[in-house]
Amino acid sequence: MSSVKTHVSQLAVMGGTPLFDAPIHVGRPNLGDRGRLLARINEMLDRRWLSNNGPFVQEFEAKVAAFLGVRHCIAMCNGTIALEIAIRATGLRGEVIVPSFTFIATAHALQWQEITPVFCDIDPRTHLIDPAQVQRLITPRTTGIVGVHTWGQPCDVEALSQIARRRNLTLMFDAAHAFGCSYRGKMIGNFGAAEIFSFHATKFFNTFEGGAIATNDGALAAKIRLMKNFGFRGYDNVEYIGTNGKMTEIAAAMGLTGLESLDDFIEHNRRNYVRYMDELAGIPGVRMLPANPAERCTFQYIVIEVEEKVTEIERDRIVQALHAENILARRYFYPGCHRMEPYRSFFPHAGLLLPETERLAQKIVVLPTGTAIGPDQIAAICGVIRLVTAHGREVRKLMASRESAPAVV
Ligand code: T4K
Repeated sequence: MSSVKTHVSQLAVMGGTPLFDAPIHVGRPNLGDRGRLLARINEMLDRRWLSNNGPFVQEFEAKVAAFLGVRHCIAMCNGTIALEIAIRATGLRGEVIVPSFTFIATAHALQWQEITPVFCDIDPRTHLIDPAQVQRLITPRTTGIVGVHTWGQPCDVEALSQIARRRNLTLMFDAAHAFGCSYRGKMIGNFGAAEIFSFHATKFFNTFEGGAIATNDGALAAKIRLMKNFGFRGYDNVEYIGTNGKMTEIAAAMGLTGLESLDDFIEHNRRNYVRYMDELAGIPGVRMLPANPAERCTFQYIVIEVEEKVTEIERDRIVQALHAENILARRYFYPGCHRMEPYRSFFPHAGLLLPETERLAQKIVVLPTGTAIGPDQIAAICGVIRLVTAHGREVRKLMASRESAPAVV
């Protein structure tokens, strides 16, 4: 890492040396104890049992269920397949209400099964699906609501449950971001018909690729177990249409190892979060999304909103300046699912009903955190944001003139 930058001319986007020699990523995986993982992998190889509900997967499911305080956890090969199976197993069809401000997998898991995702706006303070808007989108074709616990914050579960009960809809949650988080003190995983986790490498807790469905409904859990294994009950008997959603033993080995370090991951993330809060406080036009102190959370997402009117430089130029420094900040979930295909073609005017999503997608930046970075990197990252925004108008002009200047050959 080169020394902290104090003058606009030192910015890499102006031709200065990048702050970091190697890229600093948003989604750097949190890793548990390497020795414990390798021992488990050796055990797995000795056993020659690599997939299909092996002993590590069974142990993993039991440990996750105990951690969440939920009756059933069904491990999966990834969060997207978990969503698809949960959607199918709960019988969703027709139209399902989802936020547009989410990772594209939430919408695709529905559309993949020819269910129409009906995009709902969000509460601009929390970035979560707005229950008042949900009510307005219900039609005779609506069969369910998929809430997303974005950034690990819980949706307004009570309001959504009431709507679902009153209108006879199935409620489930995409909890891809929310493993280890709570709603009113109870762990996420216990709400709606089912909740779906992602254990992708970039998540707070990972199994390389992986996911799980958590539910307290025994009949639903049994159905999901069949569906994730082609519908097989016994050797030669298929009872449902199914697919292959199985988690491998090596993924479960990674998961069992990671579970042993959850407290360390959270503590590291919490310190990073506090440092970011301190460093970013008082930067005009930059607001960091606060964690709710009343809930358990993993501090996995450092999310800022940039008010261009105040910074006098666009969010995209700030991101460009960060990338030039090798700080790979991301614009999750720009531009919103409704502006991506096939939804953009299906509903070209959806944005008119999604003003908060449209606004937020223009100002969001997600910054790197996780166990791969610490206070020095955070101070340096925030230093760049401070420098760029303090001289917003000037940096913007200089960047524009460099862009329009003819290339030197
Ligand atoms: N629902 C929601 C709300 C989700 O956010 C997601 C996934 C899902 C459902 C679906 O769950 P999965 O089927 O994925 O289990 C990444 C992740 O691939 C995706 O899992 C995640 N959400 C999404 C928010 O982020 P990309 O396309 O942005 O990934 P990529 O390759 O650009 O990587 C992100 C950053 O992480 C890069 O800077 C590189 C770094 N990275 C990545 C990997 C894989 C590493 O440093 N090491 C790694 O091993 O989607």
